[in-house]
Amino acid sequence: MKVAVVGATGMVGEVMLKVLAERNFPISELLVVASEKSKGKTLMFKGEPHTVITLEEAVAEAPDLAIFSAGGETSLQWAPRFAQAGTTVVDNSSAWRMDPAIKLVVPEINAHELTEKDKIIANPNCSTIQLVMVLAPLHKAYRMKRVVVSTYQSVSGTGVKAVKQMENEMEGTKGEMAYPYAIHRNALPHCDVFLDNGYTKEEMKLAKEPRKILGDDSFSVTATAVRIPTSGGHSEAVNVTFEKDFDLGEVRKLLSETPGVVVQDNPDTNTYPMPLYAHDKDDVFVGRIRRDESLPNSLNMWIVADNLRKGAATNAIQIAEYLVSKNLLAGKVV
Ligand code: 2RA
Repeated sequence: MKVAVVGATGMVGEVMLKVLAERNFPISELLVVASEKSKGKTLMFKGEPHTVITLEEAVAEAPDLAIFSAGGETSLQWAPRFAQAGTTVVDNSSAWRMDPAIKLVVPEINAHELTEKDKIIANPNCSTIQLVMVLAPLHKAYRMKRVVVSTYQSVSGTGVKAVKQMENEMEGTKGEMAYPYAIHRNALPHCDVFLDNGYTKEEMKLAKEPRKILGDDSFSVTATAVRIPTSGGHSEAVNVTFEKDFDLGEVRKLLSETPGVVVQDNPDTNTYPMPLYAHDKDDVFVGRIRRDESLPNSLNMWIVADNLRKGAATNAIQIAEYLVSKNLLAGKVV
């Protein structure tokens, strides 16, 4: 199968290549695609050098699959052009996520909705993916009414410039700033841009995307997204109120039986998820599970995942794997 990775030189693009190799995704020909300024660069894949080509050159190759992580503007302009060439696009940007004609997919939850007609498929936001992986089974069992989530997001979610700023600050050196303030030894309640309603775009993604993925507008989500000086993954403090009451033991059992979710929860042994240990793993880790004593039918949890893997690259590749498994992709599997 001819596969293009668009945005291959970015942080998520690099993880996409790593995960494609790790999972031995069936690729007969790989196109590594980036902007004009990166044309001609060499990227390694499975020990072989690959030369970066431009979007114009890649679309002319009409790959069977294109996995995008190149920003919303590039996706809006180029995903339709690849689709017209017969390519199935899995896009990691926010460009298509809330388009009613485009499916927003976490494979463990709603991959079954995909058909061969879906030529552009949206990968949800990283902080959404880890949240819904845990909420989906609980919603099915107890029906959510309201979710309050506070995120503690890795600097890697902003990109390489932000990671460099944090490293420079730790080394005491100056450099280009990705944020309006220092990030080291700080916490910035500012992920993405502010909107007229006082929320940030990141917080509104958390408010809207879970309802689309779960196919249910009967519950609401409110969020505060905070950037913290870590790089291993995103953490989320989550409070959920359900229509029905629950048994804590049953909640733990339900989550521990959910594919892709790992319960790490034992205060007696200081066992709880942390981004440093979630880094480079594909599972979503949940702990600090406890009844909210302030409100009936309510639960508190702490959810952690690697935002570049399950939060982006791995989820997108799992969508592609589902398409292959159901023979929904044009190209022959080698
Ligand atoms: C962030 N979720 O972490 C956004 C985009 N990756 O900044």
